[in-house]
Amino acid sequence: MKLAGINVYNIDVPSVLQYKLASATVTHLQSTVVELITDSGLVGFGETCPAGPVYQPQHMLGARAALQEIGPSLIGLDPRNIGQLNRAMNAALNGSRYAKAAIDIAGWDIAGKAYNRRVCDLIGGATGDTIPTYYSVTTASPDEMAREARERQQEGYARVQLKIGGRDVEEDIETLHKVKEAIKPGLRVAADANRSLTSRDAMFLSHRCRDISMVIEQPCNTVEEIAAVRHQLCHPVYMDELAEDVNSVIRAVSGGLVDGFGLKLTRLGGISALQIARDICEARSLPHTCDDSWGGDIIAAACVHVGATVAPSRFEGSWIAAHYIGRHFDEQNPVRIQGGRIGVPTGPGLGVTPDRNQLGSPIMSF
Ligand code: 0XW
Ligand code: MG
Repeated sequence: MKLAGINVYNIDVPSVLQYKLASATVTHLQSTVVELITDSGLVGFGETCPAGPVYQPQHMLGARAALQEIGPSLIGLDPRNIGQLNRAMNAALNGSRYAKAAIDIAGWDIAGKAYNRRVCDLIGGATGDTIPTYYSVTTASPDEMAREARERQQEGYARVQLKIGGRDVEEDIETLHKVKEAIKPGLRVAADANRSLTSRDAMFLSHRCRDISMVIEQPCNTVEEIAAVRHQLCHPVYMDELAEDVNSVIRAVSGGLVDGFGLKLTRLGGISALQIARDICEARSLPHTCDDSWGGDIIAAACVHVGATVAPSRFEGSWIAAHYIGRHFDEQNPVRIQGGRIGVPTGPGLGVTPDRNQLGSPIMSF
């Protein structure tokens, strides 16, 4: 089987709800969808959709420029040989893993369809038919965030992530105490600062919330700041934005820098890279998520397939952007949240196929 062509599409993903985090507010995004076309007639889809240009160094136009650079060198390769596909991408362009991720995901989609297996069956096997997600509570007043956390627990979520930072730390401390009062025991809580806290505020917050069971996600902007405060905090520390690639995961794990991760599919480089990070975490008993910063049903499906292969005791869930996008790329087989859980797609490959009307005409073809 040979790769005969590649199409790149734009899909608009307007946000129907406001999603505010410390560094940015997500409104209207444009997702980049890749279609790999084989000479056998099989096609596979991948996607990359950074959450705007500020959340992390990746951005939409950068992804498209990288695909322009990489695309031509892949024609003629066997897309089922995903190792070879990744080596060819690395030979054509240094870095830009978030763009390469779309090709990698599409390669796994084709491999699954060619072997008539779901992606999760090819990368370790699923733990069940559904997986947990977590609810990310956007920055709002302490009372509103507490109400949201309580309601999501009632709805069936086992974990909430509260956005903190980007405001007076006293307001975050008040929020965390109000959330504690509002929820019943059993709901796991992550306070995600998205890189925004000074080491001073990270220490204030952690000490004043000493009696609250929670993890602090990505408290500060750099590895050095996290290393400096880590052992002065009362809470476990998870790394998200700074887990930029497999090497930074290895470095953080071997240096004992963190207690877990928010692992992001496209930032790391796709399904291939995410499963390596999953296995590193397994070897060191570290909990983690399998999600992405944003994206439609293709990214959601890929996150869910990898999430389905993680040991449940260490799995922190797969967050997907479905609530915010308000419509699906594949209305027949949408990746949907129900009662805090997501069904693992059942069809071969990723198990989702974007609607041709939503794809429109390609913005790039090779
Ligand atoms: C909750 N997320 C996975 C989605 C937003 O883009 C931010 C992110 C996070 O954990 O930082
Ligand atoms: Mg995070």
